[in-house]
Amino acid sequence: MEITERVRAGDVRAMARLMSLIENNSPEATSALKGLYPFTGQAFIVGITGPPGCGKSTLTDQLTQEFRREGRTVGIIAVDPTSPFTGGAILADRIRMQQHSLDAGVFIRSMATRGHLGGLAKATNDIVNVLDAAGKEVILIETVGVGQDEVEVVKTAQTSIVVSVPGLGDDIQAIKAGILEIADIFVVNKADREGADKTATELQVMMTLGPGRTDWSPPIVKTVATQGKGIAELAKGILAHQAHLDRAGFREKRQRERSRALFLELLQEQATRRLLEGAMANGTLEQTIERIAHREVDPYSAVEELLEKAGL
Ligand SMILES: Nc1nc2c(ncn2[C@@H]2O[C@H](COP(=O)(O)OP(=O)(O)O)[C@@H](O)[C@H]2O)c(=O)[nH]1
Ligand SMILES: [Mg+2]
Repeated sequence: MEITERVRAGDVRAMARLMSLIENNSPEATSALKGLYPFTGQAFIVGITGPPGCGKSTLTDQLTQEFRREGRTVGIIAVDPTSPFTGGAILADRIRMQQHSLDAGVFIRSMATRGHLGGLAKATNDIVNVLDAAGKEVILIETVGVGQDEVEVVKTAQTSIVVSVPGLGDDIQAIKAGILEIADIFVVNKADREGADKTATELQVMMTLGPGRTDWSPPIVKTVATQGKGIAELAKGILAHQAHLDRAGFREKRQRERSRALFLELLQEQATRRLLEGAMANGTLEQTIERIAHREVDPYSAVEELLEKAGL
């Protein structure tokens, strides 16, 4: 059977193999992804982001249990250098997640944060498509919300959850700088600790001061992930946001934005690669660079020249 058919049937080994091909930027992956694309677009894609140690893995684990109780299948992508799947293992997490690995309704994939030729966001998106085409109904993406790469990863999600914890003033600042605008739900985890209400209030104030969203006002949910507290409310918040997307064409709009971004990214990457491959094969690239360095030609004309030669 073709790998695409096996993936669509939810064959765990075929899914894992295709994900490895994707991570290695293999042409085989591209051809499988072409075949799978028509079967994507069904899943709820949820991003969970926040600083290391804020409880993303614990929340992911708890949300998985919650969605499984509701009978939904779940795919998990951990794009987290500190996650139990990518080294820096926390034994307790490993044991907890193993519980799900015995459940056929859950598929867990960890991803290295470095070394993706086409970019981390592209690889994540491709892996989301595999899970989606394989029929996973909810896809949870866990990622540390620090670098630009991670912010791009979050953009893959339809519902973005930004996690913070009490008593980290600087943390809120970091959130403010990066991902405040894309948060659909705020979680204040470790609400068993002092200061949870203060953190929630700070977030509330930040939202009021921020650019403001007219379409959706992000709820702030307090959780104690280790005790399963607030998880049902969080799951409800996710479903409410998904329902919101279905109203008034928001899902359509996001889908279009995401398609545009992905298409332009792919086009840019491949067009550049093809142009450079040609120029490198016949030595033009190095010669041109040499000429620019020696002021024999200016870089503006050199680019025009190269593009004209390629018929563009
Ligand atoms: N007190 C408390 N500890 C928590 C809570 N949620 C997670 N933790 C602990 O915080 C640590 C980091 O959690 P983890 O889920 O691995 O965080 P991640 O790095 O964001 O994925 C672990 O020791 C968890 O048991 C919580 O709600 N309250
Ligand atoms: Mg983690």
